[in-house]
Amino acid sequence: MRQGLRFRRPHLLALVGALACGALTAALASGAGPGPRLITLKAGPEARVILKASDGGDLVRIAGSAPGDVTFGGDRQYTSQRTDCTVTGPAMTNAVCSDPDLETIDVSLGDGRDELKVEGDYISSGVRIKASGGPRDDRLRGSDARDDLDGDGGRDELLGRGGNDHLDGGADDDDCRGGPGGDSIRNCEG
Ligand SMILES: [Ca+2]
Ligand SMILES: [Ca+2]
Ligand SMILES: [Ca+2]
Repeated sequence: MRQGLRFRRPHLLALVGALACGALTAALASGAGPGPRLITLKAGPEARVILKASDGGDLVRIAGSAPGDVTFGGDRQYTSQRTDCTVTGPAMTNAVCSDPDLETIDVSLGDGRDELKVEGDYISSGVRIKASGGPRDDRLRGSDARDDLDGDGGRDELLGRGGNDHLDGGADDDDCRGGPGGDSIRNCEG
């Protein structure tokens, strides 16, 4: 009986240790803690760049001189999981991507008051913008291509520009402007 107890105790300690270790691993894997808020260029397919912003307020700027030669900018640090994108700038607040087959830029802005801007010549690049604002009040501006802008929660401001755009304000009062082209506009009561 005593011998049995003696054996049982190390087993119990090992079990407690394993549980604690597992909990720590799970906490690290889930990203717990005050890590930096980043904008991530996700690993993904050719012809589509997928950008995931942070849960804070993000500014994402999209510019470039050719459709497949795009520069992302803003006020937050970028990180890239793609081989055809390079993070640049002294504060790493830019990313340059080169994908000759690029057709769509897919942006999830996440929580926070976010702003997405397509700028300069890139407005007429022909590259589509597919964007969702997430919760809170966001401003989403598309290109002259056929964009798909989704405000989600919060009082959002959507601008489709040219092309046959699909605008959806989502919940709350939103301000949606389709611009030229045959647009489909939903949930924009503001
Ligand atoms: Ca955000
Ligand atoms: Ca458009
Ligand atoms: Ca909304």
